[in-house]
Amino acid sequence: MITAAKTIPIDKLVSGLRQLPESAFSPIEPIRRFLQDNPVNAESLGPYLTWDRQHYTRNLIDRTPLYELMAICWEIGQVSSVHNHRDQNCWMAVPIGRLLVENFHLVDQDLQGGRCRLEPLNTVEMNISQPCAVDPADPVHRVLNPRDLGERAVSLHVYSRPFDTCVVYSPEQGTCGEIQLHFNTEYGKPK
Ligand code: CSS
Ligand code: FE2
Repeated sequence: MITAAKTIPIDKLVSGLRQLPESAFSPIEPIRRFLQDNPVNAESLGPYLTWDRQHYTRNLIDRTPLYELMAICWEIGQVSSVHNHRDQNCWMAVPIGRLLVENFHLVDQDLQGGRCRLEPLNTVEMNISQPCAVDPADPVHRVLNPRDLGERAVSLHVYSRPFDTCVVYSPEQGTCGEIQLHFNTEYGKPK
């Protein structure tokens, strides 16, 4: 198990985020550094942890006009679709377990026609000491909790600005389409 030297409760992370100026959310390095310097402890995340055998769960923690913060809970073996973030910056920290991010290069897309071409770029691991930022130049990715890692994982996502739709892609079939994003819980309460 990987542990971090000094962790903070989630409400401290929220108050820290709320104090940051708008300029901290673009470019991507300040928030990545902030998340790396402020790893969150698992004990404080209780109200935001919900589990579903069929799909990862999305649990809203905080939202302002500038950003939203959520906890995403990944059962062993769960994988997201390949998707974009609607041209919004995104950072992910992983206070519990480990996750992989697979990045793709979008060669071209025709959203109206539902067609796209993608090329695999690279795969990076995230864990408590290694948060990551989505690269605005190549923002298409998927997140995986591979079965062989053998444990549940929780990621914290900061999106700036908030978005509630995204484009999902099938690299194998060369298809794409827009989907709506939903929360399982908001501020610790079921939706
Ligand atoms: N972007 C996905 C999670 S994987 S980064 C979502 O918000 O549901
Ligand atoms: Fe994502």
